[in-house]
Amino acid sequence: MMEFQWQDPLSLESQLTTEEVMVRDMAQRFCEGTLAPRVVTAFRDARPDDRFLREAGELGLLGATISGYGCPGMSWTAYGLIARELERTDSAYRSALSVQSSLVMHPIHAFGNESQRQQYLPGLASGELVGAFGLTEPDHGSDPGRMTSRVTATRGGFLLQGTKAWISHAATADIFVVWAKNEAGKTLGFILERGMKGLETRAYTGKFALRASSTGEIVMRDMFVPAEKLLPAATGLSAAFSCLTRARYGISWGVMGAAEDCWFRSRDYVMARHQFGRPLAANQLVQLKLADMQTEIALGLQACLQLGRMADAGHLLPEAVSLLKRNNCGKALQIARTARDMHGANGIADEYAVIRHMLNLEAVNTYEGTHDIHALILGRSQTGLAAFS
Ligand code: TGC
Ligand code: FAD
Repeated sequence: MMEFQWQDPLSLESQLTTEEVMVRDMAQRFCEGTLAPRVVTAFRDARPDDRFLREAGELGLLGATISGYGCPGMSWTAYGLIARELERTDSAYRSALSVQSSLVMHPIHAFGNESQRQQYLPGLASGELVGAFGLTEPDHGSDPGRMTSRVTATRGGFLLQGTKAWISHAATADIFVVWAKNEAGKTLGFILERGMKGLETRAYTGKFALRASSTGEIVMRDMFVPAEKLLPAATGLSAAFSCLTRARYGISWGVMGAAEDCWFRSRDYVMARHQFGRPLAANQLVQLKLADMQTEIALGLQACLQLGRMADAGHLLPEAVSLLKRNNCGKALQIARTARDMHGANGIADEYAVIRHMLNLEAVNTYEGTHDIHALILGRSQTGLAAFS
């Protein structure tokens, strides 16, 4: 007879394939053995972990759902399980995975030509090349459709002009997938390379979330872009949005990993910590918090699994992804805030990890579509009325 496991109340484990368990276990070993010992100082010193992508590439974790070009062609569920393990360690690692795999490798694979795929995908899969994705602009975050980056056709290629803001890996990337509008108002995608004339990047300082990840700006000034750098099949904003759907899927799984880390740490803490002559865990108010964490995580993970199975069957539906990106980020952030509170004063010390997760999740709840923007996407799907435009 199956016994109730408080850590896995709906028995997610029993619903995974042998291959998925193997991938998850490999990612878990990498996180616990290699990443976890580095992350506290990386976050404390705001020093991005520049070894991560190469290490992840060696393990075959990048471009997980792509087949060929050095990519492993795993299931969407396996990709989600990897994201969960990475974000259990720190959101910065899952973020790097999302940007490289969903925002850079996917558009090259889906909208590039064969020569672009051959040129860039193997290096991105091994982590030798670092990618960045430039959609957001200083004045256009939730509403990228109004972007002001402009591209005009010229002899042999294009002239590109614009600024992209809040871009993960902007200052460290080797290549950049960026989006700009042409004279006809159509959104086009380009692959830029560091060193191209007119391309400048800088890293932001003073960021209090995702401190183990670098975020910055891409400036394109009268930049000549050769014709072969256009992503030929990316015609319209929907191409850029298809990248977001894939990254949001990974985030839905990932944030549950961060939430689980907060939950397990809180449970251990209240079992060990005594106040008023007994363990904190003996108090009803404390048990209520643990029960709420357990419930939201179990439901969130079960929903992720269903989303993964739908994606594996070829149905990665953007609205379903919005539902889970919104729900799981909001719930994970709430769990991290509660975990921080349950740790008392220790909750603000980085060695206890919960404040780091909490700060990271503030950013994750905002990027890839804010909590409220995903509510509006879901509202539009029900009513047919777009409340944001
Ligand atoms: P809208 O009219 O809704 O759509 C324009 C065209 O795109 C299609 N579409 C999608 N296609 C694929 N996947 C999706 N998720 C799609 N959403 C829309 C749509 O069918 C349409 O196609 P067509 O053929 O009819 O032209 O466009 P809109 O301008 O009204 O969009 C509204 C809204 C709010 C949905 C959109 O602007 C939005 O999603 N805003 C949020 C912006 C955002 O999420 N930015 C993320 C930037 S990247 C990032 O944050 C990386 S963080 C790093 C990390 O992940 O770690
Ligand atoms: P705004 O759009 O100005 O929103 C501010 C507030 O207003 C939010 O609460 C929002 O929900 C609300 N709001 C906006 N419109 C409406 C409306 N119509 N109705 C009601 N409320 C509304 N972008 C990239 O392109 N590439 C990246 O790699 C990348 N990495 C990032 C990394 C980090 C650490 C962060 C923080 C951001 C990153 N972003 C990236 C940008 C991210 O996608 C945007 O920050 C996000 O889309 C929100 O845009 P904004 O910050 O301009 O906020």
